[in-house]
Amino acid sequence: MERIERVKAYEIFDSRGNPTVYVQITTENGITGEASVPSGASTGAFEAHELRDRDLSVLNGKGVKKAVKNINDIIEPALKNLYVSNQEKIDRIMLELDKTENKSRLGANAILGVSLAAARTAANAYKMPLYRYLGGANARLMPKPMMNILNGGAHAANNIDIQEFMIMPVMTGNFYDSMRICTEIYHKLKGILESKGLSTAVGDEGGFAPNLESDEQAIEYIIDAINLAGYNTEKVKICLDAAASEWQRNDGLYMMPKRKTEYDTDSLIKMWQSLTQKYPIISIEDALGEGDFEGFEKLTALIGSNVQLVGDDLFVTNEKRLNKGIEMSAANSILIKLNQIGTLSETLKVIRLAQKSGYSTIISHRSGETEDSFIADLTVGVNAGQIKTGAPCRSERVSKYNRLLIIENEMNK
Ligand code: 2PG
Ligand code: MG
Repeated sequence: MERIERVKAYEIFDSRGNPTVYVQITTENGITGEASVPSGASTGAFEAHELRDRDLSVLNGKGVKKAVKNINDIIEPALKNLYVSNQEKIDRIMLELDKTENKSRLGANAILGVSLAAARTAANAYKMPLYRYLGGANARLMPKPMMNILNGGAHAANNIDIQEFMIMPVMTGNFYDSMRICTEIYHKLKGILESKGLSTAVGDEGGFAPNLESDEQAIEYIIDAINLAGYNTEKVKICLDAAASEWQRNDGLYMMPKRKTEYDTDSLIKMWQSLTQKYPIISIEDALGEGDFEGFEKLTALIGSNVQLVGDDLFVTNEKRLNKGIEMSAANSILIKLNQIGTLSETLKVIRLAQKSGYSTIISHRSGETEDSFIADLTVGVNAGQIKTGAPCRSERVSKYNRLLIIENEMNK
């Protein structure tokens, strides 16, 4: 097996024009693998720490030169000569070097870049596609896309409070067909918005970001687009990401930042109950705030048998937080974001815990992304079943879909 010779990091830019970390690992025999790190906007308070330079005279303080330096000066010497396929050990050594609970010393962005680049290098060394290296003979399931087609919240400068309106075809397991259907609907939605004189400019994840009369109108237009494309809501369902932590105030009440509607936990739960009765919604992510485990417990008891209730900011891909959710029956699904926890090994552990506990798993991009398509391979490698990676628009989103199309072709050979 190949030993690590070099670990080199650079500062590159993400899809929002913010700096991020790129890592390349080289083995003693010249085999290389690389990874770039994504970044969120509606980040959860319990996420691992993203190290930024905070020098306001450069790139608004968002530089990642410190994280890059930590990789080149501290992490590289510690990993030299290790087997590149020894993922657990590589990740453990970085955690030991960091010594903090939230990876704030080296930066979760530094640690994750190295962790993912190691996996890619190892896959290359074994001459295996990444999904096969990650999942072995068991990697077999193509995901259903949870495709974002309309953006609001912190991802768009419009008047919509729900962050993501997504569609999911439920009638096919074939990825190409799912992709085709979602993309047809995306284009129909564009036509509908154009015909009403509404903006077809897009938000951070490539979904349209018009100003509308209400958040419900977004759902209505999406249903129109589904029908206009020749499908119906038996075949294509709606999924939402409320990102409701963004709505929470210090006094525990919720205030929708754009419409200024106020809720307490109980009235917000009622709102979700009636919305899911009215519309073909099969999944809601972060329906309540990140600390509201009790609220999630109530919501899950009320509608969890019909609706996938996804914890994103609630669980932050963290084993302890997921365990608490499982014990309380709070939510029934987990969104998986590698950079919320910061290493591949810890991410795989959380996915295993969710899967054995009957929680569904959705592998997710961040709103700030790069062309790196690691999450496509991860989704298939762990048989996650679902992927959330934006609209069929903007190359940093489409790169994940395109990678899945190639994987599907390979798997059918
Ligand atoms: C989310 C993500 C991705 P962000 O809330 O699920 O869609 O957004 O990366 O901004 O946290
Ligand atoms: Mg979310």
